[in-house]
Amino acid sequence: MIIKEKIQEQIPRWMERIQRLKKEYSNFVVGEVTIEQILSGIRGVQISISDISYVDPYEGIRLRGYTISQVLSLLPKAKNSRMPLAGGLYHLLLTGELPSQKEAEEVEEIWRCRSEVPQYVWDVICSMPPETHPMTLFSQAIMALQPQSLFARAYLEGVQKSQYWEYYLEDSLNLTAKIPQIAAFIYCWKYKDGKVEPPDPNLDWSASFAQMIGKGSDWEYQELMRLYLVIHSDHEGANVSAHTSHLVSSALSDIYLSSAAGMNGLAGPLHGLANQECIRWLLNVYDHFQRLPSDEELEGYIRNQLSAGYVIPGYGHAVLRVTDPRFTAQMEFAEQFLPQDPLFQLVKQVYRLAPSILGENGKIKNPRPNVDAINGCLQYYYGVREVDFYTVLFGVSRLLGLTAHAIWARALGKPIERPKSLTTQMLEERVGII
Ligand code: CMX
Repeated sequence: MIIKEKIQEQIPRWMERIQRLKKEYSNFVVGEVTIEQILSGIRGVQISISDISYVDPYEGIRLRGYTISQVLSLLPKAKNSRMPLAGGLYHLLLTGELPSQKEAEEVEEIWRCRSEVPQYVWDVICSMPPETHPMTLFSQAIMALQPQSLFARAYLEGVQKSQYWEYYLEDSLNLTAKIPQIAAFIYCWKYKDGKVEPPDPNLDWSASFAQMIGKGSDWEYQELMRLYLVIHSDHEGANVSAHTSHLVSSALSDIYLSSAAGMNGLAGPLHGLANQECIRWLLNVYDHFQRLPSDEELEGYIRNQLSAGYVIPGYGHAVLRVTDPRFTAQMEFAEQFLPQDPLFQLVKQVYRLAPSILGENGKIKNPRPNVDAINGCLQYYYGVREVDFYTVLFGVSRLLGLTAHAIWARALGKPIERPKSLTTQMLEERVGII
């Protein structure tokens, strides 16, 4: 397996770099932590290393050093498509190298061979009440696969620490291979007649999800999913889902346990679930006016929302200080394929008006759109209108990033995480209040 050989080959170099930092610079002070940071969610405290991706506040995400537009143009393409193969992206995330067509297709082939999901996973989903949120079902399905963990078995048998990553890699490939089918099953079980189309072996990982939910002849939707599943894959290591899964896997919990934990974080409304809020907000605006509003009407609507204490979903970001390049990539797609769609017109109108209104009081650090300001509109256009499902789509993609981080954490022997907590009284004593 090419990815395995490449990782194997790289480990000594990475270990050398880490050992050098540890040995020669272990007392070097990277930063200090203020009380404000402690009280505001450890915001901005530089506490971990993420070589898989990095979010530059003024440039957006770079996956293994490549910007979103470079990733989209440089990765090998799917058949009859202008969009990348997700298998090529996984190769890039795992090895740091742009794959050849053959290397990208190797990952796709591994996924194809390992995609069968055991019946008991479907039974777990089907035993849940129909009102269960799809993210709960998604996380449960991942957990249900846990008994298959090769790492968990090998650990019990006393495998060497230096080999942990190999089992994490196998588990990750097994899990990610099954994920499109699991997502498609949840979609069909929850919203349709429960019938999922059998996977088409001629389709790539991303398009096969589209085909399994009944969009086998919808080439444009398949293109959208190829785009979507690449651009949502990773957003460095310290956001809620990435950090949660990293933390859990630092206890040597296997890939199923740590990925499900990450997905439970993604399911929160301040994180992945925000995309559900964004599309609801756009639909509410449209419903409120029963048409596209005029600029004056939309301005008034936004101002009323703000003065009532609501946020404008899809705008602002904890790290980014520019328009999210993942928003821009989807805008370009929409301009090409659905330029006249009324909801897309509304997305563009909000984009034109909201940033300056949001910027007026100087409070919001980034009044520009993030990825969620548009992705729901695209799904909606192609008929995937069950908005509470959108975070599952995000999760399908994000599992590529989370598992890549976990494999490398084991390859580099990263230790269990254990920061320190203080009591409020201790802080009060330190600042001299008591
Ligand atoms: N609308 C109105 N007010 C906003 C705002 C928005 N879209 N974004 C930020 N603000 C406000 C904050 O509520 C905060 O107000 P208070 O000081 O009164 O609490 C102030 O501006 C400063 O916030 P910030 O430092 O600029 O932003 P944060 O890092 O605290 O929060 C985020 C970031 C994304 C949670 C926030 O911008 C927000 O709630 N946006 C809307 C929801 C959204 O789009 N979420 C998707 C995030 C996508 C992702 O994480 O990838």
